[in-house]
Amino acid sequence: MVDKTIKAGAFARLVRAKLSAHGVPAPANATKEQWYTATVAAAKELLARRAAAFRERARLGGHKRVAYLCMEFLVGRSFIENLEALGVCDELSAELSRYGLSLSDLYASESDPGLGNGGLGRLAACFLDSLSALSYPAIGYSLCYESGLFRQRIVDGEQVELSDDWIASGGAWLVPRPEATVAVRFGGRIEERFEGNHLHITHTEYEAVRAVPYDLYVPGGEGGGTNILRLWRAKEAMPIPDPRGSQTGYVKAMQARTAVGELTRSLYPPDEHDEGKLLRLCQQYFLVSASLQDIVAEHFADGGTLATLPMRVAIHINDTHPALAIPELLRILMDTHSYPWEGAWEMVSTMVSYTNHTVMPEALECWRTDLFRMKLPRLFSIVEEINRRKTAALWARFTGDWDRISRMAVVANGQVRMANISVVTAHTVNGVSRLHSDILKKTVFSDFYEETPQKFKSITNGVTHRRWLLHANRELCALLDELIGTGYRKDPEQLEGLLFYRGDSAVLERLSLVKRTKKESFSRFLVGRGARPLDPEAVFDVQIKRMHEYKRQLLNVLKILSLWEEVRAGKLPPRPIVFLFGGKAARGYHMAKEMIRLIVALGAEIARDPVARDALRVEFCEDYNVTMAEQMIPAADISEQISLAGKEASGTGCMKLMMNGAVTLGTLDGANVEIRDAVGAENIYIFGLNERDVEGLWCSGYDARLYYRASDRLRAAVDRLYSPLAGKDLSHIAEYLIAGRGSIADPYMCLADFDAYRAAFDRLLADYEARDEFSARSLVNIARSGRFSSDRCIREYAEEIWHITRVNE
Ligand code: 26Q
Repeated sequence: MVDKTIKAGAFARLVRAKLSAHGVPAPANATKEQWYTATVAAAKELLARRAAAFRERARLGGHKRVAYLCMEFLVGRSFIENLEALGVCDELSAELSRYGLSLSDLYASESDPGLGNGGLGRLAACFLDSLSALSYPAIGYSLCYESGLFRQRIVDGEQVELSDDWIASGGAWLVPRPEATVAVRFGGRIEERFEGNHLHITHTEYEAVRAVPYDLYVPGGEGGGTNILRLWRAKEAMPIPDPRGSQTGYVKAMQARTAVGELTRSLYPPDEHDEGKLLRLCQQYFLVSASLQDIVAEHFADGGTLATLPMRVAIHINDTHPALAIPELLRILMDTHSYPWEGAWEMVSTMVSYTNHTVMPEALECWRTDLFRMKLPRLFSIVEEINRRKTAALWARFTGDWDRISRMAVVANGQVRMANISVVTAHTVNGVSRLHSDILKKTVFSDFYEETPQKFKSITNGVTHRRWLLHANRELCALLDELIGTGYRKDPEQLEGLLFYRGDSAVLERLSLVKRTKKESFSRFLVGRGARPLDPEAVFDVQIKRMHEYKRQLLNVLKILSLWEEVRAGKLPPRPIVFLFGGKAARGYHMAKEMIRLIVALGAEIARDPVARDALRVEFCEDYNVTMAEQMIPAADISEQISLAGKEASGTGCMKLMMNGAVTLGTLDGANVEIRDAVGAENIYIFGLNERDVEGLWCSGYDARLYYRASDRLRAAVDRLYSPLAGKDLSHIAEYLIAGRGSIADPYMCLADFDAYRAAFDRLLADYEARDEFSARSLVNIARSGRFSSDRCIREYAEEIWHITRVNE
């Protein structure tokens, strides 16, 4: 057992030793960068010991662990989190202050690894954090993309994508593990040969790619465990023949090598369903093949046998992106370890569980069979066999019901369907909020739900309060410590204790002072990035998420346009309002980019309107990422969660905002439904169509013009889009919003919810003026946010899906 309490002065000594090892014997001469490098090296050394000790305790205790496979992990910066988990922040601060430096000087230039697109990747990072904090043995697997999600610049009012080379400035925490390198095979030919009744598979002429792991430590802090996130990088494995020898061999090898370089070059955006598909398939296989080989090898190294594997490892696939884990594990068991089909199938289906993150049909991944067969010939024959057996079983049960059987097939119409493979095989299929899970059962997976209802579970998402409350909002935590003690730091459900103060105006006043402080510091953050300061007396209305039609940033814009019209007509809001937007548009998603162009132009036009500029401010915050979220969320008064009901699977930004005292203005979608249950209808502003209304309205024929004609303020807002904004013609957005059903019509029915949205917003603004009452709403939101912590969520996954237990001290 390792002593977790680091002796006073020991960390500073270790850092000094690292400085000296890096050729800087006198700390007084060290640059910030040298301090940073030495600190990271010292911290990694301690984390390595903790990770090894935790792993050993889990092994000795015979614990099962979960392998969480995900194409994305949006971890954010690690510096402060890691030092805090080690409990060495104060000591290092004191040491640095002797040289006129502070902790923030050291990590100011640490980049934010953008190894994910949004919610799905951030959720994975929160989960790993909770797994460590709660001492569950776990390992995260993903890819080490050389360049993560692009960095966003706004140039002439439009999004420009810059490549994100995070490793140079954020890769210091990576620990290369070349000794755990494995080979992943692509393409080639398969030969099948029966010996007795055993099928032998020979795979020839394949391209082998080396997968080299790079680990990130994920420490759980005091009393917690330390797990790792293992990121795979592709390195070429084929020896390049002498160009003077076989010319064709050389050319082929060089081409293969380029493709290898591409494998972990960059993260795929969520909308690229066709272009470059093959590379995405290869990335997915690269992740699952390397990870499964690693899982099996580690299990053997721990002294396990294949028969004990399901007792020791649970495999979770985060959305269908790593669903190839299913045929890959079957392949390993059958081809490498001579398992018969039935035994292998039994093992895989007791080990694998699956969470779905979206009901949008375009996100249900399918692969063309010809491409699949070409790149993964052996997996293709396994997938075909899964399909053959499944359809035969379905035929026995639903004889003659061809429609149903073809809907449930794993391979059909020239496509391999990843969602069906996942649902057919996994022992559990999970949705990410109550509403989402119900929709899954009712729509995309209804056939499967009828067949195996017991597979379906619902575990509502959560976020780590360590990053999103303890780290992001120290001022609020100082107040909480004083009021309710520090127990909530370990057990966020204890935030409920705050309810005791909901009628205490001194406390409510202090709460709104904290909010004001956070508005000021967010304003400084933006000023540092070249913006004008924000008015801390204003209401901060925040919409932060990927730019997408279904999330309806356009509805928010219509609201702002209508307020602007009123201001021009002499009707001012009770106090100034700052509308903050943050979010990236996928490179190839035209409409999402147009939404950014509109928000930026609107902001510029209002800023130059002498009548409106003191009352309304619209700021599109460039390059929204985890680091910016940490600054922005604590400053928010209003949390905009206005997706069309039934479209947002859960949402997790809503939980981070709530935890920091923002009040939700939203539709009955995703987790909003459960936030309403938690805080009570009087502490949330819900408006608009519910999921059933949406279905009904769409089916009966949504006619946007009806709403346009019926509402004066809506018409004025839409019409304003026909005149240029900041010199930009955005009239096509008006056309899109009011078109009837057709190719350019708005499928997310913004106009149908407009009036209800404006009414709810007006009510909120008026309520905001009763300062104590509004602060009390904010307080209730903080107090009830405990159930949206990922600790609760991970406990449910651990108990209900993975069947893993905590490692005791
Ligand atoms: C698919 C095919 C090809 C290329 C990319 C993709 C792809 C990549 C990323 C598809 C989807 C994603 C990301 C989805 C996502 O972030 N979903 C969000 O998951 C959150 C966590 O559960 C939920 O809170 C959000 O509601 C959901 O939108």
